[in-house]
Amino acid sequence: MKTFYNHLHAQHQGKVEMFRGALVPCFEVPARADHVLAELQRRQLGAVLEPHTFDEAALTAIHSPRYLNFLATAWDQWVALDPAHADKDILPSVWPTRTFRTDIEPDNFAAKVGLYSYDAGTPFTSGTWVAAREGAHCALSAAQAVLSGDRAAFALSRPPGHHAGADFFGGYCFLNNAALAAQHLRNAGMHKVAVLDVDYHHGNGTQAIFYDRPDVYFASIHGDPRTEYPFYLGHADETGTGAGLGANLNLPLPRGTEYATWAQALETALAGIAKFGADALVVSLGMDTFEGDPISGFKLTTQDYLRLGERLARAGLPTVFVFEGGYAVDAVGVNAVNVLQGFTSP
Ligand code: Q9C
Ligand code: ZN
Repeated sequence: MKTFYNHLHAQHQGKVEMFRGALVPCFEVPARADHVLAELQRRQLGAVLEPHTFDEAALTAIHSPRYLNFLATAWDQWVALDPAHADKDILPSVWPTRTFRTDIEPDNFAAKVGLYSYDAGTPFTSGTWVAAREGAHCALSAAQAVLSGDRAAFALSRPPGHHAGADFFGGYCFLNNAALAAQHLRNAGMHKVAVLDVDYHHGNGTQAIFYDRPDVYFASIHGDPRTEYPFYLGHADETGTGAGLGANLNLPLPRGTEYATWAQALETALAGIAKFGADALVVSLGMDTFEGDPISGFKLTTQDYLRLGERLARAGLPTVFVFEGGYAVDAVGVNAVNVLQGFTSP
């Protein structure tokens, strides 16, 4: 299996995030991807390639031009306010909640940041745009490899993507890599595409992007949003809207869930995908379901990820894996590569 890896990911290196009333070191660190890369190379799982470049249209297929323009210029706007900002991350602090207007982009920079974000845990740094753009190109390249006949491909992207919506960042995510991959498959003639999100956190961005669409099925297994981030989306009664009704499946599970129960939800998700009749599968591969994850609550073990990979292979679909969360940094490489190994050589 080919891996598309963008060495510029390390230019996205947030310093701190808001957590329980304090600024704490970021959980989403460059070492995460480095560990996955090292484990891929140790096990010789396939070629590691730099992504191809794609034009702006591949991004505007999912994200609004106004949001992309903000991401591309945010750092320069920030430093122009005060040269001392060059040493500080941008963190959102004000948001337009219910009853406010979002159609007018304010001139004030902090107000713009809030317009395009939804939490205070996602710092925007000097290298964020470049890293996110190249990460998106990894996802698009992996989709392209599958279109060219590969059984599967892996986008080792950083920052992650599944919390990012058409015009907002949050949850450590800026561009929705899985959605971009799914749309790329659609544009190239795959009639029906399924996104299976196995990250611990609900993929609110991906769900929102495809919620009214009958051509992209979204299934997610995640911590119950009544207690788990991102809290405001991911309930079982969210089944899609309009032409997309029936093409969204949420399977929330309580904190403490182990693989036996989690795997039952996986069967339900895969049955939904089979019934939908997908021509290809995009997997939002978050590894924060691991028992040792510092910010999550499921109890999957390192061995369980081999079984997950085997089961995904038995779905029998051309498959694009996209790296998402996973914050037990020392284990994330072995765990992620176990999924890929289970998929390719069970
Ligand atoms: N600071 C992904 O896994 N913060 N994003 C939770 C700990 C947000 C996770 C509280 C977690 C976002 C891609
Ligand atoms: Zn996550």
